[in-house]
Amino acid sequence: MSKLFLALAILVSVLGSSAEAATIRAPLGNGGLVGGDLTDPENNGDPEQNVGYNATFRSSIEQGFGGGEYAFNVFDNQVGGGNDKWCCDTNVWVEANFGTQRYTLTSFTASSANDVPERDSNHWQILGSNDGINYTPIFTYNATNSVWTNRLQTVQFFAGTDYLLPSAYSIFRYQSTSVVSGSMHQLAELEFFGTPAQVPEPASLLLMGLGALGFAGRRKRA
Ligand SMILES: [Ca+2]
Ligand SMILES: [Ca+2]
Ligand SMILES: [Ca+2]
Ligand SMILES: [Ca+2]
Repeated sequence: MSKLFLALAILVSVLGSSAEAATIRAPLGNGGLVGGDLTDPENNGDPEQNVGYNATFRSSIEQGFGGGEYAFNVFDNQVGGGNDKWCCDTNVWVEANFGTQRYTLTSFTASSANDVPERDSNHWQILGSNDGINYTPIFTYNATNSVWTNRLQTVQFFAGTDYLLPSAYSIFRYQSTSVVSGSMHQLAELEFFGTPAQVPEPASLLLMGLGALGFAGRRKRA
């Protein structure tokens, strides 16, 4: 009986630790991408250079879309090896900045690259920021193994299911602090999806200002 209880406890513990449930998409490779994400809604970005994208990109290392296994290859709409992926430093981050436009991140995808599974991240986060200085965790993956069960595989995460619906941010960062084994990190692609946050119209700001003035005036008369 106690053995059964122990087995159940372990099962619950294992299920609990895999709370980072992800939706595995098919097929493997480019076809598994959702496409048309915020960084390139038209899906017409140049895979080998920073042309045709709707965001400004930044990374801890290896800025670039081509000529190497550079960081911005995670936004080039390609799931593969070489210039389709980012490899191979240890603790890395890459981010997309949408300027004055903030989005509520409703979903995102992450795709494994072609190298050995040991190079997949097993501790990574999606962070949100509005100033490029202060970052808030939106999603955290932390496990012994990676989330991927295959090479060149895209997995999708949804707000409300895989993570709490976050505040709106203009910058979204992927940050890895550990890989399954060894010291080389790889990632093929990221896709961010979201709804634009409502920004106050200049007219309503003016009305708010007038309202504040009116309030101050009433206080003075009283
Ligand atoms: Ca585009
Ligand atoms: Ca894309
Ligand atoms: Ca890519
Ligand atoms: Ca590329």
